[in-house]
Amino acid sequence: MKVRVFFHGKCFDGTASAALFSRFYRERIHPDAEFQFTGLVHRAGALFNEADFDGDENAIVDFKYSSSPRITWWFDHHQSAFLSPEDAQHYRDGDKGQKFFDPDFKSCTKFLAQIAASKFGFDTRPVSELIEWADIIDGAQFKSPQEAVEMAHPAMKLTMAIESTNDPEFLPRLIPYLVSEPLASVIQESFVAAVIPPLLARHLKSIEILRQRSECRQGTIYFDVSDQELEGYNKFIPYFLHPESVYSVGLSSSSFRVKVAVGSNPWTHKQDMVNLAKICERYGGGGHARVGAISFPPDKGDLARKAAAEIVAELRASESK
Ligand SMILES: [Mn+2]
Repeated sequence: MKVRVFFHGKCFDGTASAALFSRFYRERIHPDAEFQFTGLVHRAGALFNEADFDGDENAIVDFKYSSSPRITWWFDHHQSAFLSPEDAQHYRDGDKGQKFFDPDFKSCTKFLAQIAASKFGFDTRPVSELIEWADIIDGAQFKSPQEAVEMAHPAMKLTMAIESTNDPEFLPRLIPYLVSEPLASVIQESFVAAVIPPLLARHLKSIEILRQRSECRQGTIYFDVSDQELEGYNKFIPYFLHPESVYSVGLSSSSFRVKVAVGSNPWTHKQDMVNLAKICERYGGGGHARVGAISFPPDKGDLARKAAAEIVAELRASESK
């Protein structure tokens, strides 16, 4: 019995969902199942290759819906789960006994745990640590900026390893450990332990660079690290360094873009926040009310810097009203 599991790759919640699905399936559906795990990423063009749906069962977790008849299980919690109105209609008209969607859940892992327990009698207690941390990480439900950046908990170290890996073997190898050992033991497995020290060093260096480069005035942090190799820095660092802040505007760059990140402090008590998606949309970007971004071509750093300066001025003015 071959079961192929497609999951949101480079994502703690996606990886944890794949692990949880495999444990649930083996305990409650088919004890002899053999799993093959395939990470998927968001990109322009087709997300799925129908020929890859080659298991006796094929599951998708924490990723978009596919109307392929070969997909027999699906769990997702993303607002934008359907690629087209036709896909949404296909889901609504289909058999929902093994396909589940609820955008109110903060993590797919917790959603899957709840369905597996309530509808299939799965015991979630042995994997409660994994479920709890997937919900904290995917929902940005950290108690404090310290907890979000200090990387103390094994789940945070695993998140760093999962988000940064470029080795296609790493996540399929990691997944079975996530549901068979405490996370503190998982990070001591040699193939995991080997990747963590350089990632921690890079993380600490990024905190030091942001400490030197960021300044907070009138509630808004501004920084420009577009001359550094820092794409993918932990987005909570600015609020850790400036806990009194309300907003942050930061420039960073990679080979394919210069990015203006516009965010707000998850721990602020301020009311009547400015809608950041609306600001970003004015410059061709987008996002959510509390966090957004604008991407510029790599040779348009000057335009990005000008946009960032205007946004900083607007946000600071909103605070002095
Ligand atoms: Mn998720």
